[in-house]
Amino acid sequence: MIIFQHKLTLKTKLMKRSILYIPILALCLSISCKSDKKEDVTNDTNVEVGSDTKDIPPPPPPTSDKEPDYYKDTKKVTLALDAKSNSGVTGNVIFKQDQGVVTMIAVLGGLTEGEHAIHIHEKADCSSDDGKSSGGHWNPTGQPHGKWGNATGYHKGDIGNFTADENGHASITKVTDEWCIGCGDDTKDILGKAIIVHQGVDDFTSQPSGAAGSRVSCGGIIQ
Ligand SMILES: [Cu+2]
Repeated sequence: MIIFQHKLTLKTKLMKRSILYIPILALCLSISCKSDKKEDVTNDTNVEVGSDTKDIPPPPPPTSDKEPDYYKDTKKVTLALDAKSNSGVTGNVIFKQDQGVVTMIAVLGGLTEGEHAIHIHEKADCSSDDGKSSGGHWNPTGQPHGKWGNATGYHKGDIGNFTADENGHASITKVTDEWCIGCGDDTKDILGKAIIVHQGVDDFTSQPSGAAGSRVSCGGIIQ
């Protein structure tokens, strides 16, 4: 009898507990649902913000009094490189100017595997077989020859060295605001100059041209 009573009491206790747990469980469920909904709303808001932004035109780029007028001009020059010094080195070069920044992309073929120098020389004249008709390095600021960005100086034509793969192919990209295309600033304007590819490597030290060896490809930068 005592045992039965005890069992009954235990059952009642358990039932009471369950009754207590049900609302707690319901409350938990509703909170978790609410937080799920909250996330959904947040996501929806993000989507809406995103789609709204698309309709608003982007703000104009910040203008400064120091910016030269040519920063507004978008320009492009393409040129082909001709083999020189009995090499088979040819290629194509594209120069693009946008907001005062010039991007050069050169794609070359017919090279020997390994490192070679590439420069801008002073004249768009590739008429001679050795490419020397293009003159020396383009150096409008009268600096010593060196690696681009060197504190001790460098020519505006000191693009530097690149590596050709085992198939003799190479691509070179250079981005700079120290050049322009036809802006008329003699210290920046690459028009009327030439791209020269050398057989050897620029040591960035020897004056006036880095001892880069013969000129194996040449192209005039002309519009
Ligand atoms: Cu050179």
